Amino acid sequence: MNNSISHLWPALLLAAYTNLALGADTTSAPATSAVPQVSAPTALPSLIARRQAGRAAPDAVISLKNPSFNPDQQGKMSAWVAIEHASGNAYTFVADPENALSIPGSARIRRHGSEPYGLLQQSIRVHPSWHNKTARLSGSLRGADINGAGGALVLRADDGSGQILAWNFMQNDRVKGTQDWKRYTIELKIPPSAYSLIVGVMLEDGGTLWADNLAIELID
Ligand SMILES: [Ca+2]
Repeated sequence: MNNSISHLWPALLLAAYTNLALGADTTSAPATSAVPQVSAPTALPSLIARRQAGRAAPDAVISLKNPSFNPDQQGKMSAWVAIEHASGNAYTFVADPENALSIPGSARIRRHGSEPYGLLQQSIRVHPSWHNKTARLSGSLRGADINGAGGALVLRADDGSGQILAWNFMQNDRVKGTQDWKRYTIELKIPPSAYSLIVGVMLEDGGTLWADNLAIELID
């Protein structure tokens, strides 16, 4: 199986399941916001204002739920749906307080069985004004003893029936082996018929993957 196909099949197999699992989410209000990124140093507001004023369609931060993987009172990472290939029971998905890039937790995906992939994802309803624009997903990833295909950020566009239109699974820059936190960014052009964006982190094959501080924005 060549590389491109090996990264396509998880998405294809998941399409119908994901659509069912996330149906409720995709009916929520469009998760768009005109709020600019506010994490910039205080010395930069005027620069940011000028940058935004110069654009007909200003950069938009897309609202992502629980991007820091905070655990709720039951220890669950709210807003994130855990999905595994086939029979499941091969991966654990936990909010890890011991290895948090931002407290109180990060997402930890660890394989203990034999299924080929596990991912945490959430679905965002695509606003029509996003069509033909590029979404940029950023996130920090950390790995331990990762073998096989590796860890990745996931960005996918589906149509209204859950059929996959486009995807970026970080195919060319996977997290492998053991490495400390590193920031990654992937992009995906949103097709004109896209209805939902699937955003997530995936561990394909074995090892342990941590993820924290995800953010998504439109860049054009
Ligand atoms: Ca965090």
